[in-house]
Amino acid sequence: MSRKGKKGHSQKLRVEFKRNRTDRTREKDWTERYRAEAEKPAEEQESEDALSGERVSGKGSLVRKRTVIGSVLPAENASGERGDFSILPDVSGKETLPGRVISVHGLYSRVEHEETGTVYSCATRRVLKTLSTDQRQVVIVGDRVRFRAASENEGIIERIEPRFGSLSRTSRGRKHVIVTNVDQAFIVASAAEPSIKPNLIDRLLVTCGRAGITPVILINKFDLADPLELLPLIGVYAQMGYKVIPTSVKTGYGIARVRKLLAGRESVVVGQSGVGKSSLLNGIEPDLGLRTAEVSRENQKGRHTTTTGELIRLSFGGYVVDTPGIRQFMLWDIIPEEVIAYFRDLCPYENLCRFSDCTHTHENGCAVKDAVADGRVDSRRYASYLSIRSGEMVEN
Ligand SMILES: Nc1nc2c(ncn2[C@@H]2O[C@H](COP(=O)(O)OP(=O)(O)OP(=O)(O)O)[C@@H](O)[C@H]2O)c(=O)[nH]1
Ligand SMILES: [Mg+2]
Ligand SMILES: [Zn+2]
Repeated sequence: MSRKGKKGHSQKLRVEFKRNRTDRTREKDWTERYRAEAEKPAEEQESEDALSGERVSGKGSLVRKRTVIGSVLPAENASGERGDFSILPDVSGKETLPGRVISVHGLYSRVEHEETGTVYSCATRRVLKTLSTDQRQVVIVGDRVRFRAASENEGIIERIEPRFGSLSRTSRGRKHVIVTNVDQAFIVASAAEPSIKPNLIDRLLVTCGRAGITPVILINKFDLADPLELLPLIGVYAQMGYKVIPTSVKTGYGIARVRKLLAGRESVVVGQSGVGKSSLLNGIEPDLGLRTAEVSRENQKGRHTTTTGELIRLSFGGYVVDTPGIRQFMLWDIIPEEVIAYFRDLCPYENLCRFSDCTHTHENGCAVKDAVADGRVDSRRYASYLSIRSGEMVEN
């Protein structure tokens, strides 16, 4: 894809338009129904493109060039994250409506009109798939979009606004954005059933740090725990300045605090299956009625009851996204040298290492290792650092 041209200015841009034949048949029904309304300009461009030549690539998909009018987006945002789109297409402000993606179901998304609250079932303009970089999915729950209404409750997404605060992971070598446009993440763990996985908490903390999302750690099912056993773990995180809140949906403990933190913000709840993410939200907003299920008796694991991310508008202000339980969590797009910066407890020692390029894994004169050895730093946290640094995948 060409990224030539000045940043931020609207202009004609030539982009490679890759289209897989199988995709085309899957989308056919939709485009036929909405061709007149929504796809017309795109179809016109296609015939223009046909004239300018097309070729079949080695992989059997069509590769064409097409013109998109829009502006070039910077490759990276302020925190060094690569953007998910290279170009922001221009759309007519009169013909499109502002919306928020509340859930994604394959090729269709449910989009809430930002002003009226009406929900539309929307397909995605094909060119947006072309403009998307290495993501697994094009439209993400939490996206702010401009969409064209095709009927009372159907439409087509014409543009995805630049994202801020995305929580991502690696899924089969590609980027999987779990949620976007959030400023706060509740990392939910449970004291028991399933037992707590501190390594997953650490991974999510690094991800939040990198994305500029404020993390809050919830230790749910506190009614099942011996508080004394959990104190050391809670202490480790609290000492680093993270908010750690023990909660119980059963007794109501801690729920009021969570509610207060949710008010007026854009949040997400993430964590393993079965820890009680949906139950917590039901406890906070009793009319929600999110589906929940008991964890399996045999292996104490959750049953992956929530299957798709869902953005929920809260009655007391703000939004929260309920997400499916995380099975595996591998960080996306982080280089090993950067990992230490997101370990608040380890990074103060980094400058004291003998070698300036110390990796803190095996070197002599490593101040981080010394701090672990004499107990100034939790050795379990250091183990997490090594695991994340090596790009290891963890199964929950
Ligand atoms: N004892 C106890 N059980 C709880 C608590 N919170 C949730 N549970 C139970 O834990 C089970 C799983 O809860 P869910 O809300 O479905 O868990 P989830 O995190 O949404 O799981 P997925 O949707 O699969 O990711 C249910 O049987 C809940 O009743 C709690 O604070 N204490
Ligand atoms: Mg759930
Ligand atoms: Zn070191």
